[in-house]
Amino acid sequence: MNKPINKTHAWKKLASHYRWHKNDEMKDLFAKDKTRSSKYTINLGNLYLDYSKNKINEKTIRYLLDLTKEVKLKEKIEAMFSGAKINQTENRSVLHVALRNRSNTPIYVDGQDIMPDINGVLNKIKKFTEAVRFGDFRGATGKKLTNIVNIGIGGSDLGPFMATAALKEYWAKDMKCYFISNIDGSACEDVFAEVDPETTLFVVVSKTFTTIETLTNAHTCRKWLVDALGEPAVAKHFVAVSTNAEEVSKFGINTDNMFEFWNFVGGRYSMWSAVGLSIALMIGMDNFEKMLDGAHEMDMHFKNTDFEHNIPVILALLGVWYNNFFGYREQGIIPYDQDLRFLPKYLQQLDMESNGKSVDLNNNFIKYETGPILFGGAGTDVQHSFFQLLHQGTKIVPLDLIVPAISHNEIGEHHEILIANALAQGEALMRGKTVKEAAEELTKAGKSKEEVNRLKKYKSFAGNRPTNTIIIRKVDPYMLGMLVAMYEHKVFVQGIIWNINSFDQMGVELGKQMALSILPELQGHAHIEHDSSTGNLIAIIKKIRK
Ligand code: G6Q
Repeated sequence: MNKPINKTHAWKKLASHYRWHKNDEMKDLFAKDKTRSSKYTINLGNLYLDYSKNKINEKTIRYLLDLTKEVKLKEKIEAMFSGAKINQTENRSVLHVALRNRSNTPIYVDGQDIMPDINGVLNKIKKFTEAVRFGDFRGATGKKLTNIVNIGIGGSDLGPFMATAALKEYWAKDMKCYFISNIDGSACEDVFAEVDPETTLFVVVSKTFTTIETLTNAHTCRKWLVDALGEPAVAKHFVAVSTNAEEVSKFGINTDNMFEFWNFVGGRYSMWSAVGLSIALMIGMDNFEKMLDGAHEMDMHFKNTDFEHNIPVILALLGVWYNNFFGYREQGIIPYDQDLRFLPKYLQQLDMESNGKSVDLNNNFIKYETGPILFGGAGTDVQHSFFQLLHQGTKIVPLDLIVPAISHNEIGEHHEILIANALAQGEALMRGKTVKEAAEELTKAGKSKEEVNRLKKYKSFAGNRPTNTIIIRKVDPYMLGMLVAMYEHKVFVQGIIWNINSFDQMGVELGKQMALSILPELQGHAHIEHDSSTGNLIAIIKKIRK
């Protein structure tokens, strides 16, 4: 793209459209057009997106779709799927879609079809997970391995962490899983308190196998195991997932017990690869493959559907509309499902690490907003915490409300109450309550005139706050695959519009380097010049720790 996106014709049209329509009330749009909801609902199988509760009209969508032409989105999607090196700062292809390429069409990286390697690792995962689950691969003392401990951080933790929780209904009945990510020693101790070395399998996940947190945690776990069962037990209780065979072997894990993945898979896009080993161990390979199938269906939808009916594209365009024109800087993700409670945390990394960028692909500092601040939590819990701000605060936060129609645990009225809450929130955020309506309600409730006047503003709601409602049939492996792939592609489209590289993470790498430079100082082996605050903080901490 030659011009920055905010200088293009499509952008300018949107800017002027925004000025005309920024005060439009959604409730009026609904009143004027009885077909609004069906006009703005798309589905892919059992996943439905209702985006009618947004500040849009037909022209908004048309102008937003013009942006996709301006940025040549179609070609960019093709480029990703065909293995072009679109991660230009790291000169890498971006092929999480190949990991779930269930139609198995060849995909080439540097002239080499990568599908045989991908299928090879999937077979290895299948054999290993079955051996563990059926008790053919046992611990050093002959006991079945029933505790899986995933050691990894960031992209090597959050996928398995979120997906195992989401799919707990599919766990093998005799197995449990645990996660150690934080370098805080408590993370290891908490797990040691729960598990027995004889029945524990540690899965060390690190793309680089150099991440200090993961390696430190892995060494601590190794020592704990060796203290209990002796050195030879390591081969039966440790496996690794990495791109770095040399470092895995240095750690003392036989590379036969290493599951490979590749540089064309970014950490936060990696749960479909061997990084998902803990998921496959817990839910079984058949279910893991169903998750890949669901993601593949979403991939094909994204690649082949016209943009007007393309779920990830529409979500992305709405996000741009709010982020760049209305100036809404946040995005909330609210799954109305207990098992999806970690999805916001997962998507926080996916979105913020991918699109938290300020240099464009032409090597220029950017003068428009890029990725939003993403946060969220499970409904209805969060209705009793941060929803107050969403209803009456001065900031407007567009939300995605994710609602499974069927629960795994249909006890009494629980699920209907849950769904009723989700739908009521969307409606209330859109409709609001005028001061007049609040006054009428108070009067009806028998309040005195004085009280009505005192309370009516406090009880009013501005409304006109946007939500997408995403209904899925049920949280099963297939739907989870679809849902996560949907968000991956949403993030991709926004990255294309903002002309940034969504696939590097220089900010994370900076953190990794900086901690390494302060560590020797804390340990008293070095002295480096810092700003006076950092220097002073190091001194205070050393004094307290003495
Ligand atoms: C993800 C990021 C980051 C990464 C972790 C762990 O996209 O790159 O979250 O996954 O820093 O890195 P390793 O897997 O190399 O240990």
